Amino acid sequence: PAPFDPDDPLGLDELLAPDELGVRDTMREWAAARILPHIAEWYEQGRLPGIRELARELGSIGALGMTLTGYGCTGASAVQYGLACLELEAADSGIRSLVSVQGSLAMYAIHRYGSEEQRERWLPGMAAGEIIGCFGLTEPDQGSDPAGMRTRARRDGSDWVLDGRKMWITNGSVAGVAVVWAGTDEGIRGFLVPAGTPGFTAPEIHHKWSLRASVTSELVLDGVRLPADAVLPGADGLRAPLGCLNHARYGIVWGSMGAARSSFAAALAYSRTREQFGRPIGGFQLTQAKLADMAVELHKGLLLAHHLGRRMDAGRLRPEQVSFGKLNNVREAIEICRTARTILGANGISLEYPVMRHATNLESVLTYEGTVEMHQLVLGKALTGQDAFR
Ligand code: TGC
Ligand code: FAD
Repeated sequence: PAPFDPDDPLGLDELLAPDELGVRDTMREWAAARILPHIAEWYEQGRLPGIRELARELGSIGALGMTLTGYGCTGASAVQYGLACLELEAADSGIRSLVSVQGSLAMYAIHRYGSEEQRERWLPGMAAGEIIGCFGLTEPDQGSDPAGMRTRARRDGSDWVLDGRKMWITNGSVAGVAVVWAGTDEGIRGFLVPAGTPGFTAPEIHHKWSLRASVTSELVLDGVRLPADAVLPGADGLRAPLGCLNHARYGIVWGSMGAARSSFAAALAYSRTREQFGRPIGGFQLTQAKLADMAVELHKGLLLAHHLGRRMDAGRLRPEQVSFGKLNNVREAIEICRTARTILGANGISLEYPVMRHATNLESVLTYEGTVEMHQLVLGKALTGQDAFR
């Protein structure tokens, strides 16, 4: 057998085809050139300068709406998309968030539920990164339970009029189009709200201690009048936004392992060079136990992501399986980052190393796209047949 490779102890690269390895290399090289040299500074400043340029570059390497077909989209496989999320989140969760929200949420909603006119109007510009999109489901008072949303859309002649608030919306302040979910007399529907529509504003949320290199916003809808063709005709009920979430959550199954991989690599490298009591700390059994456990969870998580990706490509991935992956991989990723932090000692809290940044980012990832508890309850319901949400 091939020699043991600390970067790939299970030989998982053998599961990837040349085109998949090619996507991985492209994303890794882009992130190394465009994100890694600046990310600590952006994180410290709490902003993502040049986000529009970054979006255009991500468009040019085919990372936006990757799995969608037509309208300038790449038509990539689920595994290719997963590998892109892995590499982008190995740089920073904020960059993967930009890509997830653009492709898996905003573009996916338009592609799946939009009219032909809506797709032609928005998708080519979004695939190219010329137009940024956001996805407004969460509200100040409704997070895990979106069925109770208060944002309302009422008909006025042939128009729609929207009133309400959305909260914690990634890309909100920089978006050219917002996909906004609202209650109507006919149930929950999705609306395309162009930036600049009177009554619509998207103030940025500051003072975050997580996902600092990501734009997070409130959406304020105050008598926003939209034409009849602003509604997504194919989106009917809560199952429509939840269908988009499956796709974004799948990307996070891979992405979270990128943050974990980066932290593990930092800890392993540190353990080889840092000496205490006259020898490298990697020579102590307690450090080795940590590294071994981290490697086991990291590569089990990658194997799980791979398995779910193959199922998605075969059209056989169930939402409960996505919950399985999101629950496990984000929870294990944050544990890996926290353990890596201990191996780096005091240096672990410094932005000179990526581990604390990844760990604090993962606090958001643990919560968004369905909290740990929501995914436990999804699995609990699937296992027992009992709905414990209410
Ligand atoms: P429930 O009665 O179970 O379902 C309502 C309807 O939806 C269907 N459904 C799904 N369809 C597709 N995919 C899924 N995963 C689905 N889950 C449920 C269901 O079959 C039903 O359809 P129908 O035809 O019978 O009407 O709904 P519930 O009100 O009991 O809620 C279930 C629950 C709690 C699991 C759901 O509300 C939930 O997932 N809550 C968490 C909310 C959430 O994840 N929000 C995320 C907001 S977006 C975001 O965080 C972006 S961050 C991105 C980034 O920056 O990377
Ligand atoms: P709550 O729902 O109030 O939950 C609080 C706690 O109670 C959690 O631990 C939860 O698990 C628990 N809880 C709730 N109900 C139950 C129950 N039945 N049983 C047991 N425990 C329960 N949303 C968007 O729509 N679009 C975005 O682009 C977006 N981007 C985000 C970016 C960031 C950086 C962050 C932090 C969030 C983002 N969100 C976005 C919002 C995110 O999806 C929500 O924060 C998440 O769904 C949880 O909602 P909440 O914060 O209101 O918490």
